[in-house]
Amino acid sequence: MGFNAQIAQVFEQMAAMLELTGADRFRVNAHSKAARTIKDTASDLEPLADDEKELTKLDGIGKGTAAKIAEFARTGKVEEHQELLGKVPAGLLDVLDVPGLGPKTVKLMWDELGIESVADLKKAIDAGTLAGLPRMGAKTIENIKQSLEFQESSGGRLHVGIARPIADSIVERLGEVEGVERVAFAGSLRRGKETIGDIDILVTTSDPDGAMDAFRSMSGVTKVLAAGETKSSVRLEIPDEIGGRFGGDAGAGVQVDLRVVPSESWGAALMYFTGSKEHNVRLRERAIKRGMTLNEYGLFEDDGGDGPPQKRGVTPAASESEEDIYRALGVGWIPPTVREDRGEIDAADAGGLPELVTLADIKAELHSHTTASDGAMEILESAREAKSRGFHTLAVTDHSKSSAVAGGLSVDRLREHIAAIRAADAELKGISILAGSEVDILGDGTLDYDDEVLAELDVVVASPHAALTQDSKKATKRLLRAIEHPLVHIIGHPTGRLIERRRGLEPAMDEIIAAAVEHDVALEINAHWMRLDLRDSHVRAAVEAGCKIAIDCDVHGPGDYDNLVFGVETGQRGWLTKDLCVNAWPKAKLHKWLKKGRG
Ligand code: DGT
Ligand code: CA
Ligand code: CA
Ligand code: ZN
Repeated sequence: MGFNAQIAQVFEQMAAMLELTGADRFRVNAHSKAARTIKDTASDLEPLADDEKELTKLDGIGKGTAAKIAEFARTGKVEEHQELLGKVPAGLLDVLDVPGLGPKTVKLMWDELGIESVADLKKAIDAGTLAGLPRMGAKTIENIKQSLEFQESSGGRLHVGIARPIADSIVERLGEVEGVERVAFAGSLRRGKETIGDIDILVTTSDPDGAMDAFRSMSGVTKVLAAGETKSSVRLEIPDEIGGRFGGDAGAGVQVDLRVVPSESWGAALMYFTGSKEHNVRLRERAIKRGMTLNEYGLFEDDGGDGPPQKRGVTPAASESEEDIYRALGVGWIPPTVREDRGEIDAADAGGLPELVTLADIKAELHSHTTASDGAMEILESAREAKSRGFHTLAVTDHSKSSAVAGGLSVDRLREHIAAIRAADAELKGISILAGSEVDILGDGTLDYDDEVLAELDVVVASPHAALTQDSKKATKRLLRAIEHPLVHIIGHPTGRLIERRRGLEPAMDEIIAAAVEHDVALEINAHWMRLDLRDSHVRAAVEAGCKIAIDCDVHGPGDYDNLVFGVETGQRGWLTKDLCVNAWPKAKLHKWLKKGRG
């Protein structure tokens, strides 16, 4: 783990333990906010650890937290964290991670029943003692049991690439149900997050019972968790053709919530259930400042009355569409992908929220594999697929010689392949097929082909594949060396992380970004939902520095082109605009840039 990840974890644990030991909200929030900020920071904080002035420039880092960062850099520990660890049993933090269990309940379990671990919790459920706690009905206990089982089998969160097709199919099925007027998914899925806790679906309908029945009896439902008048929750199994592609996730299933909302408050409900919670909090504060109240039913003028305005028959100032509500709050519509309380409301207020890159803007794929290495398509097959999606350019970038397991090409085979690519390009009209390579960045930062060979290629994507556990300093040097190479266009999946599976490299991302800007190299957002590498927070830092970004599908089979949406949404989450995204450029501009370093 890099320094930032370690200190963020310390603050996260402190927040949880402070809450369990009954500290006040303010202190708890200060620590969780600090953890979030550090996770979002691209620069390595270790060299700054003694620089209080620099540290406190970061949103959410005050003098107290800055002192703890310094202490951690100096001693490898934070005294107060250690003290808390002495007071709170380690296993209790795992109990806190069980979905549906908040600190209040966990504290009660600990105080009253001596529960100190997930194992204790299971015993208390089996022995029936948990039922003795206040507000602990049979239904609640059953839900805790379900959560425990779910957590064991899945680790809790689902890749966006698995959740999205499931949600799309539910939306489609519900759209066909009698009486249903509008249907959409909300929550983290609509915000394009890399992993999803559960799927949130909203409908408006003239027949709520009909929609609920249809939802609960959909094929694939393994359990109905809740069946209310306006909300149902089910557990859904993951179809093999979706989960099976990468294994692992398929066994666990996913929770899906359906809410029936009044059609006149569609916009307000969609906004509320899209979140994020932090974004909603900021919006409500803004409403209050303007003498209004915002909730999931609408935006209401404050009339001084008691109780929720919608219950008193007050007509909302805005409620039917998100656009109306944002406008009434004095900001333009904010795209869901940036609703994370990372400055988007202030930016929108000042007219400075940038126009984000969209799926329709993408016109080139610059990282693709064919049967020459580990891809499933021939050159022309892949090119036809790219062309059918309206692309003007496809770069064929098979693996280099060191990636032996992926069928990496020897220099001789690469030269034959280049000839085959040129022939395919001549044969197929309406798209440019470029000859490239995804060349390995070796452990020391050198590239897997000689310069003479690289110079024969139109596109060089340099990627780390092996030695992904090297320390942060080595990783930084390695990537910098590749970026400084005059023939490199793009750094492919810069960290090599696999979401929830492999941490990958942890280079000093601000140095990587600065070098990429200096040497006119693009950093990739690998659109595969297992990777999404660069991640959103790194994209944001890159965009702020004016760094070029490539969004590529790393195509191995025809379906991989469909992953583009996840790359684009990750880009949007990093506030990426069209002008910095090389795949969104017109053909002439892109091809001119690709000439860099070549005669
Ligand atoms: P997830 O499911 O963990 O990936 O994340 P979300 O963002 O989908 O969260 P979820 O499913 O718990 O709730 C969906 C949205 O509903 C959330 O993004 C914002 C809204 N929401 C839920 N609970 C609260 C709350 O207590 N306060 C506010 N302001 N909004 C909430
Ligand atoms: Ca959710
Ligand atoms: Ca939910
Ligand atoms: Zn690749």
